[in-house]
Amino acid sequence: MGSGTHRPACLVTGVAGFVGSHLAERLLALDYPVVGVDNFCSGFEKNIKHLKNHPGFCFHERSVTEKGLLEDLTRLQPGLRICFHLAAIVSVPYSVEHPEETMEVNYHATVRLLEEAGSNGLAAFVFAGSAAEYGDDPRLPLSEEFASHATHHLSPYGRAKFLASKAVAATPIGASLRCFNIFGPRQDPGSPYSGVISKFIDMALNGQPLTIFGDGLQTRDFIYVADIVEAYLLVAGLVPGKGRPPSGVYNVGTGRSISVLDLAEAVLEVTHRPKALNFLPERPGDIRHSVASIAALNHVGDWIPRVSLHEGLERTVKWMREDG
Ligand code: UD2
Repeated sequence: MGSGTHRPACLVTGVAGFVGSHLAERLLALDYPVVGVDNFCSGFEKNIKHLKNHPGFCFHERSVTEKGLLEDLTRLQPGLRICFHLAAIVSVPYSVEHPEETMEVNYHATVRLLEEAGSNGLAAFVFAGSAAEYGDDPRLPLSEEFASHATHHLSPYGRAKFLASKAVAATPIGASLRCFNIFGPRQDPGSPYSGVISKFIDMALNGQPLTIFGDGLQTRDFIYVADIVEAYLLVAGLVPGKGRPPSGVYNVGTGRSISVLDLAEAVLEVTHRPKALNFLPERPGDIRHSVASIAALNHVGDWIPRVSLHEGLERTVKWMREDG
């Protein structure tokens, strides 16, 4: 797969989201036709504006909860062979307030799409899992087998992602990428629950002190979006010279963690701002430490992250100055 003139078409659900838009852009650059789906519940039209005139891109404003969606799309695009399923309810606090809707969108809709992928002869189904599938497991680094039905998930978001990952990994075409803390251009700093890096850069560029929840010694594994995209290509079997890795669940992180305080310092350095921090109470339900074991994806596909935190911050700051 991935060579010759008739490249398989790829469905990207959640294409107007932060990661989905980067994935679609990369697939188009590699000459894969892309069918994009989004209902703009958390994605933005502006994220895909530059793709809309691309001859290989076709967009449908639809919801992944619609039964028969994949069936319809394969009829419209007969070469559709790969599904990247990224559309989801992405807010953890929203999931706590709306557990049933979260289960419907993040779990049941995934299982339906997966079944439709199987019955329509798709070759690969790649799912966006999450580090939230580990709950607050203190065993570090977090290894794929640690997440189980016995895991105490901290939110319906984490539980639904775990159940969906399991279902995906159990099929011959499925792979779930358990992504750790992703950052990069197009991550929306606008909501109170946005990723900390987009918020810190936004605050720094606006001359505000960076808000630290708790003592700032909590740690996270931050991974740049381009590295996540390469992991998606790999597990879909789209990296030339490499076969599709076995079905399964794979962590995608850097294998390294940094404290929120050190991250704040790094953001202030990259944005050339003086040190100004505002300590606030710890966020309820926050986990203390998180870092991925990335041995599994490395083992099956030689995958390693390429973009350092510093380089990723530089690129994100540049984007937020120019377009954000
Ligand atoms: C949550 C979700 C994750 C994903 C992510 C979005 C869980 C287990 N994980 O991870 O799936 O949705 O959010 O990026 O629910 N912080 C500050 N100041 C701020 C903002 C954040 O100190 O202004 C801290 C925050 O308390 C936390 C760390 O920075 O300790 C990372 O926060 P985050 O919201 O970026 O991500 P995280 O790990 O809570």
